[in-house]
Amino acid sequence: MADSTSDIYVSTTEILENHGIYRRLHELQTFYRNEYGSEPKVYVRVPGRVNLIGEHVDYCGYPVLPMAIDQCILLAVGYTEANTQLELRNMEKEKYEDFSTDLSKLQIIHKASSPPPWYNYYLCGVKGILETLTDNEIRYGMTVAISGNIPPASGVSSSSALVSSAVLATGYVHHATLNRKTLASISAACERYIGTQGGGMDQAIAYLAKEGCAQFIEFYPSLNATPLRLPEGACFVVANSLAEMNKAATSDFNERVVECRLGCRLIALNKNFNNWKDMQVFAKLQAALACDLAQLERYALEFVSQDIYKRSELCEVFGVTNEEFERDFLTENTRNMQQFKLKQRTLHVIQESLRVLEFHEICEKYSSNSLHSNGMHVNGNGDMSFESTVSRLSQLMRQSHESLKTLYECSHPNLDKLVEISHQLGIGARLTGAGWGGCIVALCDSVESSNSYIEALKDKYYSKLSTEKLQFDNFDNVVFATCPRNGAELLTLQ
Ligand code: ADP
Ligand code: NG1
Ligand code: MG
Repeated sequence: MADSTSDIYVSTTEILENHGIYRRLHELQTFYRNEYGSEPKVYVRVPGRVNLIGEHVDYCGYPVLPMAIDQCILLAVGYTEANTQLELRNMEKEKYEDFSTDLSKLQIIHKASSPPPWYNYYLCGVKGILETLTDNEIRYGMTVAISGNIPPASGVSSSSALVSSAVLATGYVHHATLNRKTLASISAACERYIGTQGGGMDQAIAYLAKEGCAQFIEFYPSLNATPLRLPEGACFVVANSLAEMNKAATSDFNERVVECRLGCRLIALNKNFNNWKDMQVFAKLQAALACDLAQLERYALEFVSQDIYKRSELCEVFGVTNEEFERDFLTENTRNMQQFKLKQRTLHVIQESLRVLEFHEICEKYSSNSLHSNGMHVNGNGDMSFESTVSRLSQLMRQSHESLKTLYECSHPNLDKLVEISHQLGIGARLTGAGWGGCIVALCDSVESSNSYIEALKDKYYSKLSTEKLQFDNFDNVVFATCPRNGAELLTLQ
């Protein structure tokens, strides 16, 4: 059904056998048949992701370096012109209740300060694509079965995989243009209906990921993804701290976004921009200043010099009333904020972005050296051996974690423990995703070392957890080595 403007083609699943998807698709097919008494017409796969470096910078317009993982959301989808009813059935029935609604009366109801119901994420995606259609075009009912194995609320983007899968399924059924970048942008925008003001990394990698490569994803001035070859032999391990954190359940995430926007405006005001109020994305400000990140850091140190700004101080500096401040600078769930740690948030964003550029440059240099030097990894810029490359990348990952812990204050004692154990084992690691719980990502220099690292984590971390958290049949989805996978796809089962 996808038209010529599509770059997402429906493919058969034969090629997926190696990736462990085939069995799950067949189980999903059986589940769909039992629930709806018919055959699904199409399947959707959208992966989770692990971000290698560049945390909490996407909503400031700065590049990130994620890759898609094996774990994914799978949908089995049927549709009809007989009604406009949406039916959702999740294979984890005890955890995720059945849901149905009429697509022509779609409403996303959310009580603040509690985690949103799971189906709200799906509805965000449906709303996002329906907004691109006219009322006449909304004429299909959909029956959907869902299977997910991305650890939820753990920083590897289960939410965006679910939102993006809803966008793709609904878009396909309603003949929308299925261009990957457009779908990524729609998915990023509509996930904000859940309440968090994310930057678009998760949805971008969900659609733009390519097998075998991480992606350097830029957001400013527009969305762009460039594949990045990682040093051959390097291997990334994801380890779940098992502390879950639903990002839409608290105001923490949006508080950081708000602080970044204020830090940016403060520099813009001091640099005499008349439009300082609209300058809320650091990458845009940097472009307007025509300076590099190092210069922006100097401006930050000069103009965002206080550790803590009180609300009244910021009202005075910006020349706005308390009401205007609340209306124009805060979000619904941050309107009670009284103190703003603008200096440390701003410095994290700028320094983390510098680390992303360095990480990217090291990988590029290593791979171009590998291509041209017949294995002699030495050039004019110093030691480019595999060992020194991995060691420098590991150091950047450790620095990233330290910054997230101390400047951005979005870590969790269990994440710090995992990073600390990794450090003692000689492995560079950092929290991945938004934080406050969830997973770390660690860099190993071979498959063998990743295996022994995983065993060491079981011994030094997981065996020490409370028995309640240890009731796992296996650890495959808790701590695992991961390879870069492809982005979202539409499938039919053979
Ligand atoms: P993450 O870091 O995984 O993106 P979020 O806090 O953003 O975490 O979103 C997690 C929420 O996404 C879960 O609480 C749940 O509502 C929803 N979710 C994730 N996976 C599934 C799934 N397989 N089925 C239903 N809902 C899911
Ligand atoms: P997770 O942890 O996957 O919900 C969030 C944001 C990203 C990005 C990271 C931090 C959403 C959907 N995702 O990810 O945009 O800001 O935190 O780098 O808001
Ligand atoms: Mg999320």
